Amino acid sequence: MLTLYGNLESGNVYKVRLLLAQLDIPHRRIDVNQVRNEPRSEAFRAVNPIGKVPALRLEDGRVLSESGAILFYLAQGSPFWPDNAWDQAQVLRWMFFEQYSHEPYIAVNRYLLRFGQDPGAAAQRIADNAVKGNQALETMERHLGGHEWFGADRYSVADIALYAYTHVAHEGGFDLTAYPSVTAWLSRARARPGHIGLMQETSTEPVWRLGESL
Ligand SMILES: N[C@@H](CCC(=O)N[C@@H](CS)C(=O)NCC(=O)O)C(=O)O
Repeated sequence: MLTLYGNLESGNVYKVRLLLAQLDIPHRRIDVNQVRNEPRSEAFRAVNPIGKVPALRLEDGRVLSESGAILFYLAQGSPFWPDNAWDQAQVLRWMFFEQYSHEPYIAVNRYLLRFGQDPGAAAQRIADNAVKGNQALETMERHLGGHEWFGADRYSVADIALYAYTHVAHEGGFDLTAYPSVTAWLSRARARPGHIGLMQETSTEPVWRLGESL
């Protein structure tokens, strides 16, 4: 069985959990929590030297990290990964956009406001991220003016990658009512078969803590 390292609150981990649910692939989860600083611990770095969740251990023991790489790997041969090079490139384009122009602002502001030790001390960073995060949402809004989905002409891992932190952007102080096409796309994504919520546990076994032996 696949073993997923990460915590429920993490949007990057949620991307993988959402795809696993939509592909109906069972997994067990080992809780590795950023708030407890566990991703940087030696125990976790032995699993993923980058020190970030998610990481996915395959049945043969190999470990894959980086949410986008995991989505790419799991989606092969499924309807979530298109079969022609142009559409594949479009999916990757939006996944790279998510990692460089979206997640660093929208996810980080959510983290600072929800889980940060002292959001007051981070006020300038939060304000700067708000500008960049809104630019990302405007880009998405413009794209969705003429398209139903990101990447391909159907729901794909590009939508999963962007859904993860966009649907909780309000927790980072972003007002999604200013982006009606984004809001409608979120509803379409939520209506896809097999959709799960961020905090919905899908581990088929009781959740392990890091350091417990399987
Ligand atoms: N580019 C990575 C980002 C992963 C990431 O930033 N994970 C966060 C949790 S959402 C983390 O583990 N942070 C721990 C830390 O930086 O100490 C991905 O997409 O998987």
